[in-house]
This record gives sequence, structure tokens and C-alpha cells, in this order.
Amino acid sequence: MHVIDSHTGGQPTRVILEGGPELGQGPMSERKKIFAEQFDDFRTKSILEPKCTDAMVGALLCEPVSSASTAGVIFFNNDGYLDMCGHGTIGLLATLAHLGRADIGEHLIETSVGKVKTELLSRNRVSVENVPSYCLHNNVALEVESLGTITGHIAWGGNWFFLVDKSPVSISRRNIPALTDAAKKVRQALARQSVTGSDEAEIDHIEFFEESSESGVNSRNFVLCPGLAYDRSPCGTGTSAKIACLVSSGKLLPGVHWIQEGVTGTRFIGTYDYDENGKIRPRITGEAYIYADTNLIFQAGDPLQHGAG
Ligand code: PYC
Repeated sequence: MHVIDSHTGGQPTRVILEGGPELGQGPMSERKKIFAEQFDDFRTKSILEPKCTDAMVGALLCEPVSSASTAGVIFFNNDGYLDMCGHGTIGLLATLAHLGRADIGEHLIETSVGKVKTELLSRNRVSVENVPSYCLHNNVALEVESLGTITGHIAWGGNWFFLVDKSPVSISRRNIPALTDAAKKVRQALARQSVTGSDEAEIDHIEFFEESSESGVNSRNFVLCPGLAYDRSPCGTGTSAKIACLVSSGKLLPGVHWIQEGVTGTRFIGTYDYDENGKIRPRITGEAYIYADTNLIFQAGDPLQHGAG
């Protein structure tokens, strides 16, 4: 299996170039379903520990349905499958540029939740115009074990998020274990109190915010992903969900920059515009760097071939 690894603001992406499962020619939503139902062992053997950190997001490169698209992609992680992934899309474009398969300029990428317009600005710098994003509910109160009442917003940015404006724990690298613990408890409270996204979708990303002390930075965040790994980047879909919430409360105008810093200090530039249907389309800009071009080996008899733990 031929893979290229990159990181986007510290968050890794493994693009699977060759050796993936045969998923047919349908739309990415259909191929994702086939992947999950028939080939989940491929997910576990390509990214789980000891091969990767638990933060790794896999990106299976697919032939696109439309000849107007540069690529199709299916994202997955240590827990299952992601609908959309902002840092992963930036990593994918930087990987395609590294391989000479994408020139500077615009590229359509097909994901399981629709097409996203991307722009390769330089070899490492990419803008992603995300799927339409929206805030479903503002100011939802939750009773959270040992934290008391926590109020947050429910929003879609390509994944479902519960966004807490005032983080229950100060956001710093040192506090990552305490932030993880608090976010886990919020997630448990959402499940216990049957709080969901649209169509009863599980809210599987928890996002805490606080003001940044850095000048020119609007906010700092901490994002806990479904498999309980935290996002080392400011999270593309999480920044999109944040933008949707800011718009819904009249706090961000189209075209204005929102500089989102993540817990490790890396940044994305967010902004938005309305599409032809009047929907919010966040645009996230960040940088990705390639660090490995590897062939994975699956030796017969390896007891940890499908991951440890
Ligand atoms: O950047 O959208 C993102 C993302 C989702 C999960 C990890 N990163």
C-alpha cells in the first residue's frame, strides 16, 4: 500500500494512493458505505497504532465521478469514517501538488457529503470552500458530570459539533488531558440527554473556545474528535461550524477574516460567503507539509496488523 503522509497545522493526514479496496464507480457517499461495510479491516490496518498516532486521518484517494473534478476522497480515522475533513483536504491538495498531480489554481474534490471547491495557492498553502454549514441550535444547556451546566451551540460544518464558547478548562497544551476529559464528559452528556444534530445524527465532535492572547487572532480552540484524539490543528470543519454560529448571531460579515488558533498554536484563516442557494459556505485556508512517502508492509503473522488496543 503506497501512502503519503503530511500534516496540516500539526494534524496528520495519510493519503492512500495505491493498494486500496475496490469500491466501484458510484458517488463518494456510496463508496464510503461499501468501505465501511465490507473493508473496515483496510481502515484498521492502514492507520491504527502502532503504525500511526491516534490522531491520524486516512484519506483514500478515489477516481472522481465527474471529469471536472481533480479527485474523490473518503476520510477515516481511528474510530470510523468522517464526512468531511478540512485539514485532510488541505493535506490531500498538498500531496497532489507534491506528486505533480495538481497545479496552482482551483480544484474540485468529491467527498461523501458533496463537492468542495479548493484552491492550491502555493505548494503548501490551500483554501477549501467547505460544504454549506449551519447552526442548528444556539445556547443549548447540558448537565455535565462534575462540570455542572454547560451551554453550547449545535452546528454542522461537514461534521456535527457541540461548540462551547467558554471552555471549562483553560486551553493550553499543558491542559490537553483535562480538556480531553471535560470534552469526553460533554459528549457523554449529549448522549445521555439525547441531544443530536439534524435527523438524530450523533454529535461526535466537541469544541471548546476561549479568547486568544495573540494579537490578530480571534479565538483559540480545542477539538475532541470521535475516537477521542484531539485535533492538533484548529480543525477545518470545526472552524466552519464556528463561522456558522457567528453568522447566526450576527457577529461575522461575509468576506471578513476569522483567525482561528488551535490548541497547539497553529492557525487557519476562516471566512465565508453565501452560495447561490443563500447557504453559508465557509472558506478555510491553511498549510500542509509532506513528511513521508511510504509503502506499508503487512507481514503474515503480525498479531497487531489491525492495531493495538
Ligand atoms: O479539519 O475538519 C477537520 C478535522 C476533522 C477531524 C479532524 N480534523
